[in-house]
Amino acid sequence: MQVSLFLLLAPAVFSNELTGILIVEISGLKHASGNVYIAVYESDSTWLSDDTIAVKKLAIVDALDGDLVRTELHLPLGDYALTAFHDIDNDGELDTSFIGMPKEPIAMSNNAVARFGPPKFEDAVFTLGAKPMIQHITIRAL
Ligand SMILES: [Ca+2]
Repeated sequence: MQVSLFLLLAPAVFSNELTGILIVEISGLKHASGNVYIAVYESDSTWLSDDTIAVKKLAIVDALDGDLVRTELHLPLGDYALTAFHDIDNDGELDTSFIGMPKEPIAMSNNAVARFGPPKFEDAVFTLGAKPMIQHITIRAL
């Protein structure tokens, strides 16, 4: 009895506790070339810093599905916020102006927008649970 109960419960416990699936769909790209970089943050204190929990570089041609660029990230269940930018000039960095404004198209989870400064973590945060979650974001130049 104990053995069969364990076998029934164990796979569900393991599969639910480890990782969730985050699907990121990005629209609004003006060119089907270059790369998109996605950076995932897990707290307000690390938001928009170099302290990311995951970073993904996507070649747009490879990830293009219709008008969308699509990718999947596997992360521990929890609360996250993410940013994406289109690296048009292919230098691996988000180009900014001398006052720190992005010069390449960007997007945030929940399509959070800037209001008197960069979007806030609390506006971009979402909860990744056991069910796959889709973040559909529109990338745009500021
Ligand atoms: Ca760049």
